[in-house]
Parts: sequence; C-alpha cells; structure tokens
Amino acid sequence: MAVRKGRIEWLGASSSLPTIDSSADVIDLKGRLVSPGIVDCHTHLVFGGSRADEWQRRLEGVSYRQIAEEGGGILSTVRATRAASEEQLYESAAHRLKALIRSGVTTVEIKSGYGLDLETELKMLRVIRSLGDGLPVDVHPTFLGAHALPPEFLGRPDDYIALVCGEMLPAVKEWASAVDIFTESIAFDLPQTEQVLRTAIDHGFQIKIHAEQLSHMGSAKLAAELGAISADHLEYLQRPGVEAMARHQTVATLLPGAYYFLNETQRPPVETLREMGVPIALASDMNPGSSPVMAPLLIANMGCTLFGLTPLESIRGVTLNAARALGIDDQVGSLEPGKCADLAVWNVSSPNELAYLIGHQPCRAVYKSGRCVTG
Ligand code: DI6
Ligand code: FE
Repeated sequence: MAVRKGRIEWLGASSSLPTIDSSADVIDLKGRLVSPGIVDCHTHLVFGGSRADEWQRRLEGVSYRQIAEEGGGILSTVRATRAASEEQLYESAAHRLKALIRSGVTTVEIKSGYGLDLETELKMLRVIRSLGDGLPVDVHPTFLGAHALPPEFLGRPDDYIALVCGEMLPAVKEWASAVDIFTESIAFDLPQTEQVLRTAIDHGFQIKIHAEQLSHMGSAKLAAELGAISADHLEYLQRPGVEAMARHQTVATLLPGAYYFLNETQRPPVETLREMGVPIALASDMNPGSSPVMAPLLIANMGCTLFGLTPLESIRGVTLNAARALGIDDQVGSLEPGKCADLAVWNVSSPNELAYLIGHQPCRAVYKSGRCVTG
C-alpha cells in the first residue's frame, strides 16, 4: 500500500509496486492483516455518573422500562450529566474514546441527549467537539435532544418538542451534523418524531432515529420515507419498515450490545434485511444504561452469535456500512485508492478471526490519515 498526504494512493501485490520516492517512509507490517479503521457509527459516550446500581436492580428483576417510568434510567444519567463540569465530562469520555481507538476505531459518532435542556445539550456538544480536536479520531456529532422527556416537562411532551424544534435545533446547528430521536412508548411518539425530523431537515441536518427497539411503532418506515441516513436498533422492525428502508437505502444499524445487556429476546429481522438488500451496520451504542461496551470486535462477535450475521457481514458492518450510516463511505470504511489511510493492523491469521476471538486485543497498531496513533 502506498500512502500520500493521508490518502491511499496505491494498493496491490508487492510484485507490482510502482517505483516510489526514495524519501518515502517504508513500514514493514510483516504480513499482518490490515483492515480499514473501524467506524463506530452510534455511541452515547459522553455522560456523567454510572448506572451499575441500576443494573443490579435489573438483575433482581426490575425491567429497563419500569426503571425509566420511575424516573431512573436515562433521566438518572441526565441528572449526573447536568451536575458534571465540562472538564469532568471530557476526562471520562476521553478515557472511553481512547479504549475505542486502541481497539482499532478511527471514526466515531457521538450523540448528545443527556442534557435535555439547551445549556447542557450545548455543554455535551462542546465536549464532543473537543474530543475530536484532542484525540486522533474523526468525531461526528449528533444532536439527540429528543432522547427522553425532561422532568420539567412532565405531562407536557408537546411543549418539550416545541422547544426542541423552535429553540434547540437552530442553536445547535453549528455543533451537530445530524439529528436523532428516540421513538418509543417510553419516549416520543410518531407525530412528535415527524415534527422533529422535518424541522431538522429544514435546518439542513442529516437525520437518524432510534427505532423499534422495545416495541413496534412504525418509526423506521417513517424515518426512511423522510430520508433518514440510518435507522438504529430495529429489534421489532416489521416487513413494511424493511421495504421502506430498502427503497430509500436507509442503513440498518444493529446494536447487539444493547440487545445483550438488556437481555432481549426479540431479534432484528436480519434475514428480511438481507433479502431486501438493506445495508447492515453494527455499532457499540456505548452508553451507561443499555450498552456499557467499549469493544468493537466484541460487537462484531455479537453480530454473528446473537443476530446470525456472517463474520464478513459483521466486519463490513463495523467498517463500510458504518461509514455509510454516517454518509462518509466515499472517504473511509474500505481500503481503496483515494480513501483516507485510516487503517488497523491486526495480529490475527484470517479476517474471520477478527470477529471470533473474545476478550483478546489483537489490535497491533492504528493509523489515522497515514500516521500511526498508537504507541
Ligand atoms: N436507546 C438506547 O439503547 C440508549 N438510548 C436509547 O434511546 C440507552 C440510553 C440509556 O439507557 O442511557
Ligand atoms: Fe443509542
């Protein structure tokens, strides 16, 4: 592989290597496997506090939904995130993001959504931007103001949606490239979703959705028809939703970490997605409540064991299709001349082994735009 100015210039067998500049640095990877840098296209890795105690309650039999309805769950992280300083949020998130980078991640999407008031949402978005400025990884910021109903708006969801659309979306324009919403019986309904997504489109954002995670709402179909770049979770997705996603080439981002950690039994309709040609991405969903997972290869493994993807589909899910879910597949996600030289080097003997080994860290080095960013 020849790299110039951070881009892949040539790729092929060493026997056909073109003559290269004598001043070029030559790096011998000793026959190791090189993959595109991993793209984690759905995370909530900026947050305050921890939910380990809530997890214990879930183990004792209290459901995620019940905890949310009691004002815990997402809202307990909202309280901790409002109380945290910007520095505290940066430090804890940087720690998590460094773990992802050491595991081969070169691009990450990070959502706001634990503020639920303009001040704290902006605080999160500033932290998200600083993470991209401070660490060798591309960070794609998403505004998730409509993640849950803040306690101040109890019983008045439409008033909160009006605030999101009227004040928050215009104010976060320069801080986020995409807008996401949690459409669910414990969050926002279909008309509220349509209002937020249409307003986001009018302001020029890309749109995404947390759809059909805990129940079937018809939200993936709505989002696909509105032009969403991805619909995420999708455990309860039904055929009309798959058809709409196929028609609009909406990426299906599956999040097996949340399925695993919530002990779900309803699997997303992988066979139908495959049959209809919907691109499938996989992401960590890294968050304190439903997916405290900072291990992209474990996510690829779960894509195979829990959702029935092939190892190759899983690897494509955390690279090329994840790039597609962010609208950057012309830049990253595969090894092709012209794309960024974002690479991960692995101590494995075959691509299948990337998704196969559990609890082993085979990542040997990470290159971001052609520069080694790991020790
Ligand atoms: N679905 C999820 O899995 C995360 N957000 C969402 O809408 C969970 C967020 C949390 O529990 O803190
Ligand atoms: Fe999520």
